[in-house]
Amino acid sequence: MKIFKSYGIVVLLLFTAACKEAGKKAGEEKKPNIIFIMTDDHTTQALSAYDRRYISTPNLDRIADEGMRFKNCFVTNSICGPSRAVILTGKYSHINGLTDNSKVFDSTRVIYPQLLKKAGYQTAMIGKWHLGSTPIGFDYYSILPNQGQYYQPNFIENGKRITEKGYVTDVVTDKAIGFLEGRDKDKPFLMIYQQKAPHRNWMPAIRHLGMFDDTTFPEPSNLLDDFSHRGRASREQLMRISVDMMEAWDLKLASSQELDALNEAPPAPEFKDTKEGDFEQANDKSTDKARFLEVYNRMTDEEKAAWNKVYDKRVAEYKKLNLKGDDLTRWKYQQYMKDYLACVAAVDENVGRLLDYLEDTGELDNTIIVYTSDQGFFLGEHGYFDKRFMYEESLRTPLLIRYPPKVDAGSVSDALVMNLDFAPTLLDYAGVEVPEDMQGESMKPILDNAGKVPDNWRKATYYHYYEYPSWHMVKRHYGIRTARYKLIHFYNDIDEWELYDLQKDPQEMNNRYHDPEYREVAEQLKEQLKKLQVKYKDTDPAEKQAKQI
Ligand code: SGN
Ligand code: CA
Repeated sequence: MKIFKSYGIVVLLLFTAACKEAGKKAGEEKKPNIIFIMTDDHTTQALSAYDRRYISTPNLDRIADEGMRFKNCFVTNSICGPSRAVILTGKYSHINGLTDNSKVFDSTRVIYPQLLKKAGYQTAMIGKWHLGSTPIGFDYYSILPNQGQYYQPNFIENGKRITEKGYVTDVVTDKAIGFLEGRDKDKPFLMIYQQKAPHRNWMPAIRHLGMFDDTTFPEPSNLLDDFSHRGRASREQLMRISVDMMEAWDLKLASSQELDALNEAPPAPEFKDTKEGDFEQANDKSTDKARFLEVYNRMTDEEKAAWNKVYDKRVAEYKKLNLKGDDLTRWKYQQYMKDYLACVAAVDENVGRLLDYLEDTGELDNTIIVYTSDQGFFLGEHGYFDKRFMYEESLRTPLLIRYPPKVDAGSVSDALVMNLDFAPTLLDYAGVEVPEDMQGESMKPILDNAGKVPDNWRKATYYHYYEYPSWHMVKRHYGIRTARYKLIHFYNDIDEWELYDLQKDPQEMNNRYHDPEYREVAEQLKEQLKKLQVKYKDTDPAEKQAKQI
Protein backbone atom coordinates (compact mmCIF):
# COMPACT_ATOMS: atom_id res chain seq x y z
CA MET A 1 0.00 0.00 0.00
CA LYS A 2 2.74 2.39 1.11
CA ILE A 3 4.64 1.81 -2.15
CA PHE A 4 1.53 2.57 -4.21
CA LYS A 5 0.90 5.77 -2.23
CA SER A 6 4.46 7.13 -2.81
CA TYR A 7 4.28 6.15 -6.45
CA GLY A 8 1.02 8.09 -6.75
CA ILE A 9 2.59 11.18 -5.18
CA VAL A 10 5.58 11.06 -7.52
CA VAL A 11 3.31 10.76 -10.56
CA LEU A 12 1.21 13.66 -9.32
CA LEU A 13 4.29 15.82 -8.71
CA LEU A 14 5.71 15.05 -12.14
CA PHE A 15 2.35 15.81 -13.74
CA THR A 16 2.04 19.17 -11.94
CA ALA A 17 5.59 20.12 -12.90
CA ALA A 18 4.94 19.23 -16.55
CA CYS A 19 1.74 21.29 -16.55
CA LYS A 20 3.54 24.27 -15.02
CA GLU A 21 6.31 24.05 -17.59
CA ALA A 22 3.79 23.87 -20.42
CA GLY A 23 1.84 26.79 -18.97
CA LYS A 24 4.98 28.88 -18.64
CA LYS A 25 5.95 28.14 -22.20
CA ALA A 26 2.51 29.08 -23.48
CA GLY A 27 2.67 32.29 -21.43
CA GLU A 28 6.10 33.12 -22.73
CA GLU A 29 5.11 32.54 -26.32
CA LYS A 30 2.39 35.12 -25.92
CA LYS A 31 4.76 38.00 -25.09
CA PRO A 32 4.69 40.05 -28.26
CA ASN A 33 7.55 42.17 -29.52
CA ILE A 34 6.69 45.85 -29.73
CA ILE A 35 7.84 48.50 -32.19
CA PHE A 36 6.57 51.93 -31.34
CA ILE A 37 7.04 54.21 -34.35
CA MET A 38 6.54 57.90 -33.80
CA THR A 39 7.24 60.75 -36.17
CA ASP A 40 7.31 64.42 -35.31
CA ASP A 41 4.49 66.66 -36.53
CA HIS A 42 3.13 64.11 -39.02
CA THR A 43 -0.52 64.95 -39.40
CA THR A 44 -3.34 62.74 -40.70
CA GLN A 45 -3.91 65.00 -43.73
CA ALA A 46 -0.51 63.81 -44.99
CA LEU A 47 -1.07 60.07 -44.55
CA SER A 48 -3.06 58.44 -47.33
CA ALA A 49 -4.73 55.88 -45.03
CA TYR A 50 -6.53 58.96 -43.67
CA ASP A 51 -6.53 61.44 -46.50
CA ARG A 52 -5.70 61.02 -50.18
CA ARG A 53 -5.58 64.66 -51.22
CA TYR A 54 -1.87 65.33 -50.92
CA ILE A 55 0.42 62.31 -50.79
CA SER A 56 0.47 58.55 -51.14
CA THR A 57 2.13 56.72 -48.23
CA PRO A 58 1.90 53.05 -49.26
CA ASN A 59 4.07 51.67 -46.46
CA LEU A 60 2.20 53.45 -43.71
CA ASP A 61 -1.06 52.45 -45.36
CA ARG A 62 0.12 48.86 -45.20
CA ILE A 63 0.04 49.06 -41.39
CA ALA A 64 -3.55 50.31 -41.61
CA ASP A 65 -4.58 47.75 -44.24
CA GLU A 66 -3.15 44.88 -42.24
CA GLY A 67 -4.20 46.31 -38.88
CA MET A 68 -6.43 48.93 -37.32
CA ARG A 69 -6.81 52.62 -38.07
CA PHE A 70 -8.07 54.90 -35.31
CA LYS A 71 -10.05 57.81 -36.69
CA ASN A 72 -10.20 59.69 -33.43
CA CYS A 73 -6.92 59.54 -31.59
CA PHE A 74 -6.33 62.80 -29.73
CA VAL A 75 -3.37 64.17 -27.85
CA THR A 76 -3.78 65.68 -24.40
CA ASN A 77 -1.35 68.58 -25.03
CA SER A 78 -0.39 69.24 -28.63
CA ILE A 79 3.34 69.76 -28.34
CA CYS A 80 6.38 67.55 -28.60
CA GLY A 81 8.08 66.99 -25.23
CA PRO A 82 4.79 67.00 -23.29
CA SER A 83 3.23 64.51 -25.68
CA ARG A 84 6.22 62.19 -25.29
CA ALA A 85 6.05 62.42 -21.51
CA VAL A 86 2.32 61.61 -21.58
CA ILE A 87 2.97 58.58 -23.75
CA LEU A 88 5.81 57.25 -21.59
CA THR A 89 4.09 57.78 -18.24
CA GLY A 90 0.44 57.28 -19.18
CA LYS A 91 -0.27 60.46 -17.20
CA TYR A 92 -1.40 63.99 -18.05
CA SER A 93 1.16 66.81 -18.18
CA HIS A 94 0.08 68.35 -14.86
CA ILE A 95 0.81 64.99 -13.19
CA ASN A 96 3.99 63.96 -15.04
CA GLY A 97 5.42 67.48 -14.63
CA LEU A 98 6.34 68.19 -18.26
CA THR A 99 3.77 70.81 -19.13
CA ASP A 100 5.85 72.47 -21.87
CA ASN A 101 8.94 72.03 -24.04
CA SER A 102 11.12 74.31 -21.92
CA LYS A 103 11.08 71.85 -19.02
CA VAL A 104 13.27 68.81 -18.47
CA PHE A 105 11.60 65.45 -17.89
CA ASP A 106 12.26 63.95 -14.48
CA SER A 107 13.64 60.63 -15.63
CA THR A 108 13.18 58.98 -12.23
CA ARG A 109 9.46 58.79 -12.99
CA VAL A 110 7.98 55.41 -13.85
CA ILE A 111 7.71 54.95 -17.62
CA TYR A 112 6.29 51.92 -19.43
CA PRO A 113 9.59 50.83 -21.09
CA GLN A 114 11.08 50.38 -17.60
CA LEU A 115 8.18 48.14 -16.62
CA LEU A 116 8.63 46.08 -19.77
CA LYS A 117 12.35 45.81 -19.10
CA LYS A 118 11.59 44.50 -15.60
CA ALA A 119 9.24 41.98 -17.17
CA GLY A 120 12.05 40.58 -19.32
CA TYR A 121 11.95 42.76 -22.42
CA GLN A 122 15.06 44.04 -24.15
CA THR A 123 14.42 47.76 -24.63
CA ALA A 124 15.78 50.34 -27.09
CA MET A 125 15.13 54.01 -27.73
CA ILE A 126 16.26 55.32 -31.13
CA GLY A 127 15.85 58.77 -32.67
CA LYS A 128 14.07 61.87 -31.38
CA TRP A 129 13.73 61.95 -27.61
CA HIS A 130 13.36 65.67 -26.80
CA LEU A 131 12.85 65.36 -23.07
CA GLY A 132 16.05 67.05 -21.92
CA SER A 133 17.13 64.30 -19.56
CA THR A 134 19.00 61.06 -20.25
CA PRO A 135 16.75 58.13 -21.12
CA ILE A 136 16.41 55.60 -18.31
CA GLY A 137 14.89 52.15 -18.72
CA PHE A 138 16.61 51.22 -21.97
CA ASP A 139 19.26 48.59 -22.69
CA TYR A 140 20.32 50.70 -25.64
CA TYR A 141 19.65 54.26 -26.66
CA SER A 142 20.78 56.46 -29.50
CA ILE A 143 18.98 59.78 -29.40
CA LEU A 144 19.06 63.01 -31.35
CA PRO A 145 19.95 65.85 -28.96
CA ASN A 146 17.17 68.47 -28.69
CA GLN A 147 15.32 68.84 -32.00
CA GLY A 148 17.94 66.92 -34.02
CA GLN A 149 19.36 67.87 -37.43
CA TYR A 150 18.33 66.72 -40.89
CA TYR A 151 21.82 66.31 -42.36
CA GLN A 152 24.85 64.66 -40.72
CA PRO A 153 22.86 64.42 -37.47
CA ASN A 154 24.41 64.32 -34.01
CA PHE A 155 23.43 61.51 -31.65
CA ILE A 156 23.96 60.67 -28.00
CA GLU A 157 24.44 56.92 -28.00
CA ASN A 158 24.52 55.24 -24.60
CA GLY A 159 26.12 58.44 -23.26
CA LYS A 160 28.58 59.00 -26.11
CA ARG A 161 28.30 61.97 -28.49
CA ILE A 162 28.70 61.06 -32.14
CA THR A 163 27.92 62.54 -35.56
CA GLU A 164 26.64 60.29 -38.34
CA LYS A 165 26.85 60.76 -42.08
CA GLY A 166 23.64 60.93 -44.07
CA TYR A 167 20.02 62.00 -43.85
CA VAL A 168 18.41 61.72 -40.44
CA THR A 169 15.39 59.60 -41.42
CA ASP A 170 17.65 57.03 -43.10
CA VAL A 171 20.22 57.05 -40.29
CA VAL A 172 17.61 56.52 -37.57
CA THR A 173 16.27 53.54 -39.52
CA ASP A 174 19.76 52.08 -40.02
CA LYS A 175 20.20 52.24 -36.27
CA ALA A 176 16.82 50.61 -35.66
CA ILE A 177 17.61 47.73 -38.01
CA GLY A 178 21.09 47.49 -36.45
CA PHE A 179 19.50 47.09 -33.02
CA LEU A 180 17.12 44.39 -34.27
CA GLU A 181 19.98 42.53 -35.88
CA GLY A 182 22.17 42.50 -32.79
CA ARG A 183 19.45 42.01 -30.20
CA ASP A 184 19.19 39.19 -27.67
CA LYS A 185 17.03 36.72 -29.58
CA ASP A 186 15.94 34.97 -26.36
CA LYS A 187 14.01 37.98 -25.15
CA PRO A 188 10.99 39.84 -26.46
CA PHE A 189 11.88 43.41 -27.38
CA LEU A 190 10.46 46.90 -27.21
CA MET A 191 11.96 49.25 -29.77
CA ILE A 192 10.94 52.89 -29.73
CA TYR A 193 11.80 54.28 -33.16
CA GLN A 194 11.15 58.02 -33.40
CA GLN A 195 11.84 60.20 -36.40
CA LYS A 196 12.59 63.91 -36.44
CA ALA A 197 10.79 64.26 -39.77
CA PRO A 198 8.61 65.93 -40.87
CA HIS A 199 9.41 68.62 -38.26
CA ARG A 200 10.25 72.20 -39.17
CA ASN A 201 12.36 73.31 -41.05
CA TRP A 202 11.25 70.58 -43.49
CA MET A 203 14.51 69.69 -45.25
CA PRO A 204 13.92 66.78 -47.65
CA ALA A 205 16.41 64.03 -48.49
CA ILE A 206 18.50 64.71 -51.58
CA ARG A 207 16.71 61.95 -53.51
CA HIS A 208 13.37 63.65 -52.83
CA LEU A 209 14.36 67.19 -53.74
CA GLY A 210 12.02 68.57 -56.35
CA MET A 211 9.72 65.51 -56.25
CA PHE A 212 6.65 67.75 -56.12
CA ASP A 213 7.91 70.43 -58.49
CA ASP A 214 5.17 69.65 -60.99
CA THR A 215 2.43 69.29 -58.42
CA THR A 216 -0.09 71.93 -57.43
CA PHE A 217 -1.70 70.96 -54.16
CA PRO A 218 -5.36 71.69 -53.49
CA GLU A 219 -5.74 74.48 -50.97
CA PRO A 220 -7.72 73.97 -47.78
CA SER A 221 -10.89 76.03 -48.17
CA ASN A 222 -10.00 78.06 -45.09
CA LEU A 223 -6.42 78.90 -46.12
CA LEU A 224 -7.39 82.57 -46.13
CA ASP A 225 -9.44 82.43 -42.90
CA ASP A 226 -9.95 85.96 -41.59
CA PHE A 227 -10.87 84.67 -38.10
CA SER A 228 -13.97 86.86 -38.09
CA HIS A 229 -16.26 84.21 -36.60
CA ARG A 230 -13.84 82.65 -34.23
CA GLY A 231 -12.05 83.91 -31.12
CA ARG A 232 -9.28 86.32 -30.21
CA ALA A 233 -6.84 83.48 -29.40
CA SER A 234 -7.23 82.10 -32.92
CA ARG A 235 -6.24 85.54 -34.29
CA GLU A 236 -3.47 86.42 -31.87
CA GLN A 237 -0.85 83.81 -32.70
CA LEU A 238 2.36 83.74 -34.70
CA MET A 239 1.84 80.78 -36.94
CA ARG A 240 0.50 82.09 -40.18
CA ILE A 241 1.97 80.94 -43.47
CA SER A 242 1.39 84.44 -44.83
CA VAL A 243 3.43 86.43 -42.32
CA ASP A 244 5.16 84.17 -39.80
CA MET A 245 7.08 81.83 -42.07
CA MET A 246 10.75 82.68 -42.41
CA GLU A 247 12.03 83.28 -45.92
CA ALA A 248 15.25 81.30 -45.61
CA TRP A 249 14.59 78.90 -42.73
CA ASP A 250 11.12 77.81 -43.81
CA LEU A 251 10.67 78.65 -47.46
CA LYS A 252 14.32 78.07 -48.51
CA LEU A 253 14.38 81.44 -50.25
CA ALA A 254 18.12 81.95 -49.92
CA SER A 255 20.07 81.55 -53.14
CA SER A 256 23.35 79.64 -53.31
CA GLN A 257 25.05 82.93 -54.18
CA GLU A 258 23.75 84.58 -51.02
CA LEU A 259 24.69 81.58 -48.92
CA ASP A 260 28.19 81.46 -50.39
CA ALA A 261 28.62 85.15 -49.66
CA LEU A 262 27.44 84.65 -46.10
CA ASN A 263 29.92 81.85 -45.65
CA GLU A 264 32.68 84.29 -46.56
CA ALA A 265 31.40 87.21 -44.56
CA PRO A 266 32.10 87.66 -40.83
CA PRO A 267 29.84 85.47 -38.61
CA ALA A 268 26.20 86.52 -38.67
CA PRO A 269 24.28 87.21 -35.44
CA GLU A 270 24.13 84.10 -33.31
CA PHE A 271 20.82 82.37 -32.74
CA LYS A 272 20.88 81.08 -29.17
CA ASP A 273 20.00 77.43 -29.23
CA THR A 274 18.84 76.54 -25.77
CA LYS A 275 16.55 73.53 -25.39
CA GLU A 276 13.83 75.25 -27.34
CA GLY A 277 15.84 78.00 -28.93
CA ASP A 278 15.16 81.49 -27.73
CA PHE A 279 11.61 82.19 -28.69
CA GLU A 280 11.98 85.97 -28.55
CA GLN A 281 14.12 85.53 -31.63
CA ALA A 282 11.58 83.27 -33.27
CA ASN A 283 10.16 86.03 -35.36
CA ASP A 284 13.32 88.04 -35.63
CA LYS A 285 13.89 88.11 -39.35
CA SER A 286 17.46 89.38 -38.92
CA THR A 287 18.67 85.97 -37.71
CA ASP A 288 16.77 84.03 -40.36
CA LYS A 289 19.57 83.57 -42.90
CA ALA A 290 22.19 82.83 -40.23
CA ARG A 291 20.01 80.09 -38.79
CA PHE A 292 19.44 78.57 -42.18
CA LEU A 293 23.14 78.79 -43.01
CA GLU A 294 23.91 76.61 -39.99
CA VAL A 295 21.78 73.71 -41.19
CA TYR A 296 22.73 74.27 -44.84
CA ASN A 297 26.39 73.95 -43.89
CA ARG A 298 25.77 70.50 -42.46
CA MET A 299 25.38 69.24 -46.01
CA THR A 300 28.35 67.90 -47.98
CA ASP A 301 29.45 69.76 -51.13
CA GLU A 302 27.64 67.22 -53.34
CA GLU A 303 24.49 67.53 -51.27
CA LYS A 304 24.69 71.32 -51.46
CA ALA A 305 25.06 71.18 -55.23
CA ALA A 306 21.91 69.04 -55.59
CA TRP A 307 20.07 71.29 -53.12
CA ASN A 308 21.05 74.50 -54.91
CA LYS A 309 19.83 73.21 -58.24
CA VAL A 310 16.31 72.90 -56.88
CA TYR A 311 16.13 75.87 -54.57
CA ASP A 312 17.90 78.38 -56.81
CA LYS A 313 15.05 77.72 -59.22
CA ARG A 314 12.57 78.49 -56.45
CA VAL A 315 14.33 81.74 -55.57
CA ALA A 316 14.31 82.77 -59.23
CA GLU A 317 10.60 82.00 -59.54
CA TYR A 318 9.86 84.00 -56.39
CA LYS A 319 11.70 87.02 -57.74
CA LYS A 320 10.15 86.75 -61.15
CA LEU A 321 6.57 86.37 -59.94
CA ASN A 322 6.88 89.17 -57.38
CA LEU A 323 3.55 88.20 -55.82
CA LYS A 324 1.70 90.16 -53.15
CA GLY A 325 -1.10 89.59 -50.63
CA ASP A 326 -3.22 86.47 -50.97
CA ASP A 327 -1.40 85.37 -54.11
CA LEU A 328 1.84 85.32 -52.19
CA THR A 329 0.24 83.33 -49.34
CA ARG A 330 -0.99 80.79 -51.87
CA TRP A 331 2.45 80.49 -53.40
CA LYS A 332 4.08 80.09 -49.98
CA TYR A 333 1.56 77.39 -49.11
CA GLN A 334 2.61 75.43 -52.21
CA GLN A 335 6.32 75.63 -51.28
CA TYR A 336 5.58 74.61 -47.69
CA MET A 337 3.62 71.57 -48.86
CA LYS A 338 6.36 70.50 -51.29
CA ASP A 339 8.98 70.43 -48.53
CA TYR A 340 6.82 69.00 -45.75
CA LEU A 341 5.48 66.21 -47.94
CA ALA A 342 8.91 65.34 -49.33
CA CYS A 343 10.01 64.78 -45.71
CA VAL A 344 6.99 62.49 -45.25
CA ALA A 345 8.05 60.52 -48.36
CA ALA A 346 11.33 59.55 -46.63
CA VAL A 347 9.44 58.51 -43.51
CA ASP A 348 7.19 56.27 -45.57
CA GLU A 349 10.10 54.67 -47.43
CA ASN A 350 11.97 53.99 -44.22
CA VAL A 351 8.99 52.47 -42.44
CA GLY A 352 8.71 50.23 -45.52
CA ARG A 353 12.33 49.25 -45.11
CA LEU A 354 11.72 48.32 -41.48
CA LEU A 355 8.59 46.30 -42.30
CA ASP A 356 10.49 44.43 -45.03
CA TYR A 357 13.29 43.64 -42.61
CA LEU A 358 10.80 42.23 -40.10
CA GLU A 359 9.08 40.19 -42.78
CA ASP A 360 12.36 38.78 -44.09
CA THR A 361 13.44 37.76 -40.60
CA GLY A 362 10.07 36.21 -39.75
CA GLU A 363 9.34 38.71 -36.95
CA LEU A 364 6.58 40.74 -38.55
CA ASP A 365 3.52 38.92 -37.27
CA ASN A 366 4.56 38.47 -33.66
CA THR A 367 5.38 42.16 -33.32
CA ILE A 368 2.88 44.82 -32.31
CA ILE A 369 3.56 47.75 -34.63
CA VAL A 370 2.25 51.12 -33.58
CA TYR A 371 2.46 54.12 -35.90
CA THR A 372 1.72 57.55 -34.51
CA SER A 373 2.99 61.14 -34.32
CA ASP A 374 3.58 63.36 -31.29
CA GLN A 375 0.61 65.47 -32.47
CA GLY A 376 -1.11 66.66 -35.61
CA PHE A 377 -0.17 69.73 -37.64
CA PHE A 378 -1.79 72.45 -39.67
CA LEU A 379 -1.21 72.22 -43.39
CA GLY A 380 -2.64 75.63 -44.18
CA GLU A 381 -6.01 75.16 -42.44
CA HIS A 382 -6.95 78.59 -40.99
CA GLY A 383 -3.81 79.81 -42.75
CA TYR A 384 -1.65 78.12 -40.10
CA PHE A 385 1.40 75.93 -39.88
CA ASP A 386 2.49 74.34 -36.52
CA LYS A 387 0.12 72.83 -33.93
CA ARG A 388 -0.56 73.65 -30.21
CA PHE A 389 -4.23 74.62 -30.63
CA MET A 390 -7.00 72.26 -29.63
CA TYR A 391 -8.42 72.64 -33.14
CA GLU A 392 -8.90 69.40 -35.08
CA GLU A 393 -5.81 69.26 -37.33
CA SER A 394 -3.49 69.73 -34.37
CA LEU A 395 -5.45 67.73 -31.78
CA ARG A 396 -5.86 64.59 -33.88
CA THR A 397 -2.82 62.38 -34.31
CA PRO A 398 -2.48 59.35 -36.59
CA LEU A 399 -2.79 55.96 -34.89
CA LEU A 400 -2.30 52.71 -36.79
CA ILE A 401 -1.75 49.39 -35.04
CA ARG A 402 -0.80 46.11 -36.69
CA TYR A 403 -0.81 42.85 -34.76
CA PRO A 404 -2.39 40.02 -36.77
CA PRO A 405 -2.85 37.54 -33.89
CA LYS A 406 -5.37 39.94 -32.31
CA VAL A 407 -6.14 42.83 -34.61
CA ASP A 408 -8.31 42.36 -37.69
CA ALA A 409 -6.81 43.50 -40.98
CA GLY A 410 -8.42 46.63 -42.39
CA SER A 411 -10.38 47.42 -39.24
CA VAL A 412 -11.27 51.00 -38.36
CA SER A 413 -12.27 52.42 -34.99
CA ASP A 414 -14.26 55.53 -34.10
CA ALA A 415 -13.39 55.24 -30.42
CA LEU A 416 -12.25 58.43 -28.71
CA VAL A 417 -8.75 57.38 -27.70
CA MET A 418 -5.81 59.44 -26.47
CA ASN A 419 -2.03 59.18 -26.44
CA LEU A 420 -2.59 58.75 -22.69
CA ASP A 421 -3.82 55.22 -23.50
CA PHE A 422 -0.69 53.95 -25.27
CA ALA A 423 1.28 52.87 -22.18
CA PRO A 424 -1.60 50.92 -20.56
CA THR A 425 -2.35 49.24 -23.90
CA LEU A 426 1.21 48.05 -24.50
CA LEU A 427 1.61 46.86 -20.89
CA ASP A 428 -1.70 45.03 -21.17
CA TYR A 429 -0.60 43.17 -24.32
CA ALA A 430 2.72 42.29 -22.66
CA GLY A 431 0.86 40.83 -19.68
CA VAL A 432 2.33 43.42 -17.32
CA GLU A 433 0.13 44.91 -14.63
CA VAL A 434 -0.85 48.50 -15.40
CA PRO A 435 0.05 50.75 -12.42
CA GLU A 436 -3.08 52.11 -10.81
CA ASP A 437 -1.95 55.71 -11.09
CA MET A 438 -1.69 55.59 -14.90
CA GLN A 439 -4.56 57.72 -16.18
CA GLY A 440 -5.09 56.15 -19.59
CA GLU A 441 -7.17 53.11 -20.50
CA SER A 442 -5.99 49.99 -22.27
CA MET A 443 -7.31 49.96 -25.85
CA LYS A 444 -6.96 46.16 -25.95
CA PRO A 445 -10.74 45.57 -25.80
CA ILE A 446 -11.12 47.77 -28.88
CA LEU A 447 -8.19 46.21 -30.73
CA ASP A 448 -9.26 42.65 -29.94
CA ASN A 449 -12.79 43.37 -31.06
CA ALA A 450 -12.39 44.76 -34.58
CA GLY A 451 -12.52 48.38 -33.42
CA LYS A 452 -15.96 48.22 -31.79
CA VAL A 453 -16.37 50.72 -29.02
CA PRO A 454 -17.31 49.08 -25.69
CA ASP A 455 -20.38 50.61 -24.03
CA ASN A 456 -18.38 51.76 -21.04
CA TRP A 457 -15.70 53.48 -23.13
CA ARG A 458 -15.14 57.23 -22.52
CA LYS A 459 -17.51 59.65 -24.24
CA ALA A 460 -15.19 62.65 -24.16
CA THR A 461 -11.51 63.54 -24.07
CA TYR A 462 -9.78 66.23 -22.03
CA TYR A 463 -7.05 68.59 -23.26
CA HIS A 464 -4.73 71.14 -21.66
CA TYR A 465 -2.07 73.26 -23.39
CA TYR A 466 0.37 75.41 -21.40
CA GLU A 467 3.27 76.70 -23.50
CA TYR A 468 2.67 80.46 -23.49
CA PRO A 469 4.23 82.91 -23.97
CA SER A 470 6.46 81.00 -26.33
CA TRP A 471 7.02 80.01 -29.95
CA HIS A 472 3.97 80.86 -32.08
CA MET A 473 2.24 82.55 -29.11
CA VAL A 474 -0.73 80.23 -28.78
CA LYS A 475 -2.53 81.16 -25.58
CA ARG A 476 -3.04 78.68 -22.76
CA HIS A 477 -6.23 76.70 -22.94
CA TYR A 478 -8.04 73.60 -21.85
CA GLY A 479 -11.12 71.93 -23.19
CA ILE A 480 -13.31 68.96 -23.90
CA ARG A 481 -14.04 67.12 -27.12
CA THR A 482 -16.99 64.78 -27.49
CA ALA A 483 -18.01 62.89 -30.63
CA ARG A 484 -19.91 65.98 -31.78
CA TYR A 485 -18.74 69.08 -29.92
CA LYS A 486 -15.69 70.88 -28.73
CA LEU A 487 -15.57 73.46 -25.95
CA ILE A 488 -12.35 75.38 -25.31
CA HIS A 489 -11.47 77.89 -22.60
CA PHE A 490 -8.55 80.20 -23.34
CA TYR A 491 -7.22 81.65 -20.10
CA ASN A 492 -4.19 83.41 -18.59
CA ASP A 493 -4.05 86.81 -20.33
CA ILE A 494 -7.47 86.19 -21.84
CA ASP A 495 -10.78 84.74 -20.71
CA GLU A 496 -12.61 83.46 -23.77
CA TRP A 497 -14.62 80.38 -24.60
CA GLU A 498 -15.04 78.78 -28.02
CA LEU A 499 -17.62 76.16 -28.91
CA TYR A 500 -17.70 74.25 -32.18
CA ASP A 501 -20.36 71.95 -33.56
CA LEU A 502 -18.12 69.51 -35.42
CA GLN A 503 -21.02 67.85 -37.17
CA LYS A 504 -22.23 71.07 -38.80
CA ASP A 505 -18.89 72.84 -38.87
CA PRO A 506 -16.01 70.33 -39.13
CA GLN A 507 -13.59 73.08 -40.07
CA GLU A 508 -14.32 75.03 -36.91
CA MET A 509 -15.12 78.32 -38.61
CA ASN A 510 -17.99 79.44 -36.38
CA ASN A 511 -17.64 79.84 -32.66
CA ARG A 512 -21.10 79.07 -31.24
CA TYR A 513 -20.34 79.92 -27.65
CA HIS A 514 -22.45 83.08 -27.70
CA ASP A 515 -25.17 81.63 -29.93
CA PRO A 516 -28.40 81.27 -27.87
CA GLU A 517 -29.20 78.11 -29.82
CA TYR A 518 -26.19 76.45 -28.24
CA ARG A 519 -26.60 77.77 -24.70
CA GLU A 520 -27.77 74.46 -23.31
CA VAL A 521 -25.08 72.49 -25.13
CA ALA A 522 -22.45 74.85 -23.72
CA GLU A 523 -23.77 74.40 -20.18
CA GLN A 524 -23.77 70.62 -20.49
CA LEU A 525 -20.27 70.59 -21.91
CA LYS A 526 -19.04 72.81 -19.09
CA GLU A 527 -20.39 70.35 -16.56
CA GLN A 528 -18.79 67.44 -18.36
CA LEU A 529 -15.54 69.36 -18.55
CA LYS A 530 -15.55 69.98 -14.80
CA LYS A 531 -16.04 66.27 -14.19
CA LEU A 532 -13.08 65.44 -16.41
CA GLN A 533 -10.92 67.90 -14.50
CA VAL A 534 -11.85 66.14 -11.29
CA LYS A 535 -11.31 62.71 -12.81
CA TYR A 536 -7.85 63.61 -14.11
CA LYS A 537 -6.99 65.67 -11.02
CA ASP A 538 -6.44 68.90 -12.93
CA THR A 539 -7.24 72.05 -10.99
CA ASP A 540 -9.15 74.47 -13.15
CA PRO A 541 -6.44 77.07 -13.85
CA ALA A 542 -8.99 79.83 -14.34
CA GLU A 543 -10.44 79.18 -10.87
CA LYS A 544 -6.95 78.98 -9.42
CA GLN A 545 -6.12 82.32 -11.01
CA ALA A 546 -9.33 83.90 -9.67
CA LYS A 547 -8.47 82.74 -6.14
CA GLN A 548 -5.03 84.30 -6.36
CA ILE A 549 -6.38 87.74 -7.27
C1 SGN B 1 10.86 74.66 -32.74
C2 SGN B 1 10.20 75.27 -33.96
C3 SGN B 1 8.78 75.68 -33.68
C4 SGN B 1 8.04 74.53 -33.06
C5 SGN B 1 8.78 74.07 -31.83
C6 SGN B 1 8.15 72.95 -31.10
N1 SGN B 1 10.92 76.40 -34.40
O1 SGN B 1 11.06 75.62 -31.75
O2 SGN B 1 8.18 76.07 -34.88
O3 SGN B 1 6.74 74.88 -32.74
O4 SGN B 1 10.06 73.64 -32.24
O5 SGN B 1 8.02 71.82 -31.91
S1 SGN B 1 12.21 76.24 -35.33
O6 SGN B 1 12.31 77.50 -36.03
O7 SGN B 1 13.35 76.02 -34.48
O8 SGN B 1 12.03 75.14 -36.24
S2 SGN B 1 7.96 70.45 -31.22
O9 SGN B 1 7.55 69.47 -32.23
O10 SGN B 1 9.27 70.16 -30.72
O11 SGN B 1 6.97 70.56 -30.18
CA1 CA C 1 6.14 67.68 -32.65
